Amino acid sequence: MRIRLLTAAVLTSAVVLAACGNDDGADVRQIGGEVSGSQAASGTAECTPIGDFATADTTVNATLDEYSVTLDTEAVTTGAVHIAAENIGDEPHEILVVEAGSPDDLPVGADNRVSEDDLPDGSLIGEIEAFPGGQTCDGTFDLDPGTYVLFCNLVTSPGGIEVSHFMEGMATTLTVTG
Ligand SMILES: [Cu+2]
Repeated sequence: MRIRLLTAAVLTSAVVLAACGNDDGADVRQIGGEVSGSQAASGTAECTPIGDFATADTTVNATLDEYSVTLDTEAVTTGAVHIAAENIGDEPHEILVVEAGSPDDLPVGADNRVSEDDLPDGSLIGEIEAFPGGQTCDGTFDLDPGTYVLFCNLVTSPGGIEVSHFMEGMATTLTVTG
C-alpha cells in the first residue's frame, strides 16, 4: 500500500514539476498531492475510505477545522479503531496516525511539514488522505496499546500565504489502552 502511494506521489511530483518548472513552490505538496495524478490535476481530492469500519471495535469521532483536530474521546481500548472524520472547515484536511508521545516529538522539515521519511520505522500507522471541507471520511486502523498523534500534514495557501496546518496546531493525541 505504501509503495503504491509513494509511486503516486512521485508521479504527482512529476506533474507538479512539469506544471511549475523551477518555481520555488515545486517542492511543496499541493492539495491532493497524494492522490492520483488525474485527481491532483483537477485540484479536487475526494474521500477515500480506509479499511472497513463495519468491523471496527470502537469509533472515535474526529472534527477537523482550520486548524484543529478535536476528538470526542482521549482514550480507547486496543483493536480496530474507526476514526470517523468530519471536516467542518472550508479547506481540505487529512489525518495521519503516527505512534508518538506528543506532536512535539514529530520531526518537522524545512517545508514546515512533518517529515514522514524521518519518522521512526513502523510509527506511521496510516492516514485518511485529504478530503474537502463540508464532507466526512472514514479510516479504520489496528492500534496497539500506546500513544498516537493524529494530525494534518497539508500545506495550503489560503489568501496566497502558505500555511502549515500542523504548525498551526492541527494535531492531537489519542491514547490506546490494553
Ligand atoms: Cu489540514
